[in-house]
Parts: sequence; C-alpha cells; structure tokens
Amino acid sequence: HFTILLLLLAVLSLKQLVYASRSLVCCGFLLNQHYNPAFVSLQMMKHAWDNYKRYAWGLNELKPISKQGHSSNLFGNIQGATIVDALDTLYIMEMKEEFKEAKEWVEKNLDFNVNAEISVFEVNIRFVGGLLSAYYLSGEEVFRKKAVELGEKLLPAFNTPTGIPWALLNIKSGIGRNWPWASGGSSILAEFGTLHLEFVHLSHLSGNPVFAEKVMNIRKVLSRLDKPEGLYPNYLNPSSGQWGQHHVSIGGLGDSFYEYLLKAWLMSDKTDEDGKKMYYDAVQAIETHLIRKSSGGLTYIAEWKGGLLEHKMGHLTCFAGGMFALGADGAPSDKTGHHIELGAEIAKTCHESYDRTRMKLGPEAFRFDGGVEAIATRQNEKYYILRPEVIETYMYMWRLTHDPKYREWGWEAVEALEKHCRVDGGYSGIRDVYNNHESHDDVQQSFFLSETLKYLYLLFSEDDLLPFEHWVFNTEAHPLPVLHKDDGNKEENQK
Ligand code: DMJ
Repeated sequence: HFTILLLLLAVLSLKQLVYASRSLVCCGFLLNQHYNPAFVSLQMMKHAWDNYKRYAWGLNELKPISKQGHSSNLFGNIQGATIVDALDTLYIMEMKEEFKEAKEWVEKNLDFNVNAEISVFEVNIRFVGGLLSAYYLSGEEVFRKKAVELGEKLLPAFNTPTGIPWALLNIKSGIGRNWPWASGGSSILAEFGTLHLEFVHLSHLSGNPVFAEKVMNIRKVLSRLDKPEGLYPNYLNPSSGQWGQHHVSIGGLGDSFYEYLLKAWLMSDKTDEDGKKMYYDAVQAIETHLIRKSSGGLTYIAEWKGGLLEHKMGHLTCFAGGMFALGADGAPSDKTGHHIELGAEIAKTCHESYDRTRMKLGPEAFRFDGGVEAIATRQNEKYYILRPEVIETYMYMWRLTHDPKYREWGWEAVEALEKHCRVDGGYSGIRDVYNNHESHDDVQQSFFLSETLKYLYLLFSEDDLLPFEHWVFNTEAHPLPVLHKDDGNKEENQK
C-alpha cells in the first residue's frame, strides 16, 4: 500500500509540474520572459481557437465580443474559414487534439457543392492554400483531395477572352464577374496575380497540368503588355486585355502579385527564370518611382496615380520589407546588401507606425505629408484588424539578419495584442489605435490564426522550423514545399 501511495504522489506531483510549467509560460509573460514561442501557442492561439470553437464552430469567423459567428461574403456560403486557415498553425504549434478535431470537421463538413458566389482570390489563399499546407505537413489524403476538388471548382473563373480570371465566381453555375467598383470592369492585379503558387501545387498533386497552364497564361498576358514606367497598374480588363486606371500600389490591390513573382521563382527551386526577371524588374521600377525617404529619414513606399505620388503607405504594404529581404539573395550581386537594407528600412518605418500610436499597434494606413510621418491622419485609416504584415516582416528580417531588435519589436506587438485586442471571447480588432480606450470591432479575422500568430511563433522559434530553403509561405502564411529540381517536378514550373 505504501508503494501505491508513493506512486500516486509521484503522478500527482508530475501533474503539478506540468501545470506549473504551463502557468510559468503564462507568468513568464508577466515576469518579462521575452520571446517565448510557447506563450504564443499555449496562451494566444489556444485562446483564439478555444473561443472560436466555443462560440462559432463551423462558421467562418468569430465575433469575440458578441460571442457568435461572423460571416463574410468573401466566402459565399462556404463555411469553416477559421478551421481551414488555422489547420497548419495548429499542426506547427503541436496542438494535436485541436488539429485532430479540425481534420474531422473538414472530413465531415467541408462542402464545396454549394450555390455560392465567392472571391476567387480569398478562397484560393485561405482554403486552397490552407488545405495544401495541411496536406504537405500531415500527409493526410483528405486535405489533398479537398484542395484539388476546390481547385476544380475555381477553374471556370478563367473563362474570359484573355484567360485573366474574374474576381468573383459562382461555384455552382460557374458564372463569373468582377467587383462593380473596379475600374471599367477590371480584374485586380493582387487577385489574379496571387494564384500562382497554389495552382502549380494543384497540378503537382493532381497530375492535371490545367491548373499550372492557367496561371502561366496570366504571366504571358502580363509580359506582353506595355507597362507605364515599368510599373504594373492594379486594374486589368479581362475582356480587352488593356490596363484600367493607372493606379500602382505595393499595398492593397497590388501587393501579393509582386510577392508571388519572387516566391514562384523560389518555389521552383530557382528554375522559373521568367518569374525572377519580372520580380527584379518590378522592384527596380518601384525603387525609382515609388520609394521615397521622409525628411525625418524614414523610407516609405508611396502609391502612384497616373504619375502623381500619394505619400501614403498601407499596413498591407509593410509585408514588402520581408519580401525585399527574402529576395536579396537572388538580386544582382552588387544589390544583395541593398535589398536587405531596403527590407530593414521598411521594417523600421512600419515599426515607427506602431510606436507612434497610443496602443502600439499600427493603423491601416499612415501618411508622410501635411507635416506628419508614419501617422494616420484620416479617421477611417486609424483601425487595426489584427493584420500580420508588420510581424511578417519582423520574422523575415530576424531569420535573415538575426538582429535581436526584430524579436524585441515582435514582443512589443505581443504585449500590445494582449493588452488591447484580447477579450474574454477571443481577440478583436480595434477601431482607433490612437485612442486611450479600446473600441473593439468585434471580429477575430481568420488570418489572425493563420498568419499573425504563426509569424509570431516562427519569430521566436529556431530557424530550422520550416526552413526557407525547403518552404515558401503563400500570402496567407500557408507553407508550401519548394519543388526541388531533382524531384522531377520541373515541368509544372516551366509550363
Ligand atoms: C490576408 O488575407 C493576406 O495576407 C492577404 O495577402 C492580404 N490581407 C490579409 C491580411 O492582412
């Protein structure tokens, strides 16, 4: 009996120890133990996921204040955006139980046979990208099958005179159209230019070349067109094949097109020479025409409207710091250091945009005119919706330079998120980051789980977790493997 008692005591103290180590993680934060990836998984991801599960399970997103589901018309009535977007984050953070329940939901409930008009771009980056990553990480066939099934549903979007896809598609009828607000019926550069990585993988996994052919055709159409000053306008008419309004932006409407040129080259094991050339030529034009330095010494990327500059930078544009640094290696040899430096300068500017607010979270857009630098001046640009781009850039800059300031800046963001965005029912965006008091927008965006928390976790983890030589991240932070030359995958990349 004595031995049994001793054994019982040992088991109990082991449990205590596990419990204590968990609370240490929790209190490590309070005790100022910085840069702890376990804090991001056990405290932040768990809180976001548990609340989604409790109040919005199976719906697209969570409303963390009203504690109910949130539907966005971007996904039509396809359901479960948060589950699919979070799959790989759960896997990477080793949240095994949660991953298992997410997988079971996908098996039983994820249904694409719905009469729904969806955004081709959003469904591709979140659903196709999320399923592909979940497949590559876990090897579970259900994710591959669902990704290919969904990819097939998206194909009618390319039925336009030029093959430039529609922005919106009814996945039952196959009828597409463009956003009514987009210049003269145009498709959007950042939307049709952000299908490449996923579609190359769909061909790779299905053995059906049609997916890769569709995105290689987009490339061809783009390379044949004249570009004003070497720049790519955000609007392109899918019927006439002509540019719409000459508005150029490395933020909203343009951003991930540039990202995918670089990443297509990296994902092809550096065999996709066209992607490479288009990327470095575009960066050259961006440097000449859009990148400026403020009188206070902050480098920023302005927007270009028919030759005139608007001295404004969006939160979305901040991803470009990481992109420039990631691309530094492939730049002409005398430019490598310059591209890293450019990445570092953008990271600094975006950090300033956070630091100059009361909540230490960045606004949706900030300006460099009218006597301000890196500050939002318009009320409708002062919100923060849990976006990842600044943290994404810190993660790339950390991996590529190991300058400790990037982890410090990342931790500042963790503290600000905990203080201002964490609520009882999850995490919420903020309406005005310059205010003393939080006014919450009541949305926990699915990209908070797929991107913001994943990039934080990677920022505080070792570099051998998803190393850059083997993985590229799609624009929703879903890791896709590099298709190595010797794996016999070259055809898809070069079609
Ligand atoms: C995400 O869906 C993706 O990062 C996309 O490229 C831009 N917008 C959001 C996050 O801000």
